[in-house]
Amino acid sequence: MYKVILHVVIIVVLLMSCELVAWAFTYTEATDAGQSLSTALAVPSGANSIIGALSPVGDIDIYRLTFGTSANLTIRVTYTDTYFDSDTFVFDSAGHPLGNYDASLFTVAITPGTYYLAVSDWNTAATDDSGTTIADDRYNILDTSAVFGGWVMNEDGGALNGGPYFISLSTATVPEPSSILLIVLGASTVAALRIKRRN
Ligand SMILES: [Ca+2]
Ligand SMILES: [Ca+2]
Ligand SMILES: [Ca+2]
Repeated sequence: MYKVILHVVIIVVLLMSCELVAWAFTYTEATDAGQSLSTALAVPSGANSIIGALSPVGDIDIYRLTFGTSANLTIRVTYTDTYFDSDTFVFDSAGHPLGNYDASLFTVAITPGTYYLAVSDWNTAATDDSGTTIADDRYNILDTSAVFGGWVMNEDGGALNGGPYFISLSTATVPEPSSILLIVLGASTVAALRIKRRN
């Protein structure tokens, strides 16, 4: 009997302390993702990867992502074209740049809300409405108070590249205090049941 109660308690605690996560799936860029915040493609929450393409060469793709919990979001961009070298940008819901990444693997701390993820070929800078650079791959200039308004492509010259890409999105949830309390309470209950069972 105690064993059954113990199992029920464990299941209830796990359900209460963990958010039910939607089944992970891959979102595909069916129509070209726009290169402005208003024409970004909305990725349904729960997607853990995106398949898309910078096509034709010079294409820039922006995706709108929504998160329900605080987390460390790790983004990995991979591609097949030898010359394609991604630049990736993250903006908050208001268009403030949170990061610009030449590296194809990086982590961003997020809180519940909307974010924009932009993918371009190397050598791309994000600007504000007046054309002033606010996030530049080369020097990692980042004006977090500025608002995204457009792009400058191929600042350094050279050939533009592109092609298919795959973006993986993995979140490590940051537990909220209430969740930690539930886990502690659950563990205490389990311990108490075990002691009672021995007596
Ligand atoms: Ca595209
Ligand atoms: Ca595009
Ligand atoms: Ca790069």
